[in-house]
Amino acid sequence: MGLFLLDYGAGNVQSLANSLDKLGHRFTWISSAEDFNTATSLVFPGVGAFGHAIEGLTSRGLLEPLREYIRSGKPYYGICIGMQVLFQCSAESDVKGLGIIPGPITRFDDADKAVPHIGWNTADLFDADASNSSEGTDRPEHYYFVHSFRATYDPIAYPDAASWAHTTTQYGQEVFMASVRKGNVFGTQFHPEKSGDAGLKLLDAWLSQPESQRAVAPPTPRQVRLPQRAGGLTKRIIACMDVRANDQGDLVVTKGDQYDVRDNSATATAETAGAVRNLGKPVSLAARYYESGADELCLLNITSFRHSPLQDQPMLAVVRAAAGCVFVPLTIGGGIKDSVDPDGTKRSALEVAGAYFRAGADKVSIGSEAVYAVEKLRARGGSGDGTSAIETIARAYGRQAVVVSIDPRRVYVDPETYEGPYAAELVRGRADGPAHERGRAWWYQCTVSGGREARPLSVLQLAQGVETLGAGEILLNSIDRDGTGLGFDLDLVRLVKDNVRVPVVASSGAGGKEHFVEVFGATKVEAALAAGIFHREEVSIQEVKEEMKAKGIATRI
Ligand code: 1PR
Repeated sequence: MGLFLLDYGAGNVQSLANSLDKLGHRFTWISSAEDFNTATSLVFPGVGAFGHAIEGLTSRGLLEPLREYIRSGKPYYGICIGMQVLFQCSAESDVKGLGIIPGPITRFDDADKAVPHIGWNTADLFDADASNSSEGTDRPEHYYFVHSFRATYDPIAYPDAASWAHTTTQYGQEVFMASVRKGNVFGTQFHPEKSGDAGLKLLDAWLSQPESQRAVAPPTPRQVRLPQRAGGLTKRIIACMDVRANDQGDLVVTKGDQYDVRDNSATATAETAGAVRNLGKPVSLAARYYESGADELCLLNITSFRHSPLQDQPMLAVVRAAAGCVFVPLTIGGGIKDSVDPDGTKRSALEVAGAYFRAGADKVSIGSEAVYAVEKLRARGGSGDGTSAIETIARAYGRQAVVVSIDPRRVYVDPETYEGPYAAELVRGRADGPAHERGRAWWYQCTVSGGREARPLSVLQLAQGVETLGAGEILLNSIDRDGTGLGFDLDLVRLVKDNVRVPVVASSGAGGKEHFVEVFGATKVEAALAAGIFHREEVSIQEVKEEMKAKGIATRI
């Protein structure tokens, strides 16, 4: 009897478990077909790819028992892929879905917008009379979406499927089903377990109802809630923690100044001079940023290129602990690559990523390995061979789970005499620009191992190459701006964002809230990341968001 969670070996289902623990709802994991007979409520947190989900359920002998459970009329809540598998099929894969909802899942059109749809958007689940609402909220809320495929809301083309629509969301010019509800079935395209307090309230409302009420949808037929405002996707503010062991071996949050994390500043004391800057403990900072309204968090293990991350148990323990108190998406980077443990055991990038997903990460960030993979792709004439970390992880967990972190450095040239291969990407200094840029031009060279080694690859070649390989998002750092407080390198952000179709996160250089307004005003970038100004408490995330709201920039506040 009781609440069961279904895991088919997907990505990060630990987040849902953490949410239920926080809310005090006890649960059991489905481990065999027989468990479906015992379950009296079922939540299916689907993370990743449609085909992988169906194949995972099938290989475990759980697909038919799941279909029978849902048809038995017992309460079912499907999250993201857990909602999509209810449909007949998906353009993401050749395998068939459960067919509970007579309609297809199809891909967003990326001609006018970045795909995947990543970020906080409205879903209009609120009821003015929240007291009896089974969704537990009386105000418009933002929820976290991360998907490339969706159930389009089209009562003309798919009237039967549209009859399942509970609420809808608009992204670009498209309106899709944000939630479905009929009888015992409830599904949300967004992730309540990663949607902060709004998502926790929704989960708690569904789980706090008596099971008999949970199995009966609200009074129908209800007018499907169409989006209350077009394009509710907000700009994301991401707090980043660069993590490494200090000289005493403790895992600390550090911060580079142009990637140099050792304190050689004039203000260094006898104790701190030359030491790894220590700006705090990863988990406590992560909790602080979550409470301050961060839309996402990023933890980068910046010395992991030196050893196998799976040997780096402290990092996995940090991820596990952070995921237990943070209910917004967590990206983990550093060492996501094929590696060999000290005892000679080979570890694939997919295995490393899987360990982080099971520990509670939602996305993994790939740095150096992505550079080598694109160099290989270019040597092969522009196609991947299916073996890179990007391809193997995106195939298993969906491209939305794969971020590529780019560490570019400016290379200055004389625009009058330059004849190198990057002429088309050169940025020219403006006459009214900073002195060191006037009369000069530059291109952006990619690096590996945290900027320690430059590679014969430009930032545009890397960005477009990783998009070809299947990356879902680009974290665009700048070695020149890192830690300077001079603002984001707008030329770099514009160059990359205007030439890829995946979402881009601007990073490096934020010195104040005005720099966030500047980068969102001057470029089409979807998110902005900062580290130092948040660690040193020079400005809070809340203050940044209030400034963005005052300047008319869509933000979750
Ligand atoms: O190559 O896959 O093992 O990944 C290594 C990861 O660690 C990459 O994401 C790389 O960017 C990062 N990294 C490696 N060395 C450093 C370093 O600082 N020595 N951190 C490093 C890079 C860049 C941002 C930084 C922003 C914002 N940090 O993450 O937080 O620049 O800083 P600011 O707001 O203070 O200006 P792999």
